[in-house]
Amino acid sequence: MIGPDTVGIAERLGVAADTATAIPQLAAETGLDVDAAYAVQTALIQRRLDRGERLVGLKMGLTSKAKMAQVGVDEVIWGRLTDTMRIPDGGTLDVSAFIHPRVEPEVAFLLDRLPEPGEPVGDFTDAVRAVAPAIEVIDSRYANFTFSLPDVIADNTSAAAFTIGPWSPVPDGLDNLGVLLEIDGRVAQVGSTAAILGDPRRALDEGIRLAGRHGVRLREGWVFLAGAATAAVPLKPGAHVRAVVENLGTATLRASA
Ligand code: OOG
Ligand code: MG
Repeated sequence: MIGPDTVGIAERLGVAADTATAIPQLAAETGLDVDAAYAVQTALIQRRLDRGERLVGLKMGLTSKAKMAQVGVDEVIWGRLTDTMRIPDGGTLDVSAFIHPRVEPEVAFLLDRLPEPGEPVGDFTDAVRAVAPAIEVIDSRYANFTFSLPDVIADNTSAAAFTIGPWSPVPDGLDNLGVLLEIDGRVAQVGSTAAILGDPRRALDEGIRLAGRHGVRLREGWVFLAGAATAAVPLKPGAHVRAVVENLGTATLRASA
């Protein structure tokens, strides 16, 4: 049997992102299962690397019930982050480059020495050098922000951009910190880091395990986004976004007018 056209599907998703044009879902029509979808994601990232982007990290998706419920997919997923997706803290995002961007509050880890593939993260403070509040901008390339599990995996888990606030040393507990997403000074979402797999540290174990299945190894110096603690909120032109994580501080981002 001939498998799905990995590179052709990646090209469709890549062009959709490059031109900020939504496309119909494609997994059902092209027969993508989860493994084939990760192969498409790899080809989609290769397309970015071929034009000079650098891999800078990994992101988890759907690690909280709030997110699973919002998009109707209930599996933990992962995607890749490149250097051009990073917007400096306090910086401005050109929203015209996106289809229907949403923002969500995240916790970021700066990775240090990681265990060998197959080994669990023993001492979290050995594996992680620092933690920070973060904002992820997601932008599904599918019309109406609607997708199946293989669709969203192929689309690099809707990754679009991210902003990281100031790094802090790893605190004793990360499992029950208050999380706030503010838009234009108004509270848009509230939650707790407990929503992220019970403890965002667990997201790192899952990331190492799930990415390892597809031959991807996390690297020292990479950024790791543990997944949003709350549902995502549409990012409107001109909006000023703040994500606050208790004890860790604030990340901010402005949307272009
Ligand atoms: C998929 C990406 C989910 C998260 O933090 O849960 C994600 C989506 O919601 O479009 O990044
Ligand atoms: Mg996210």
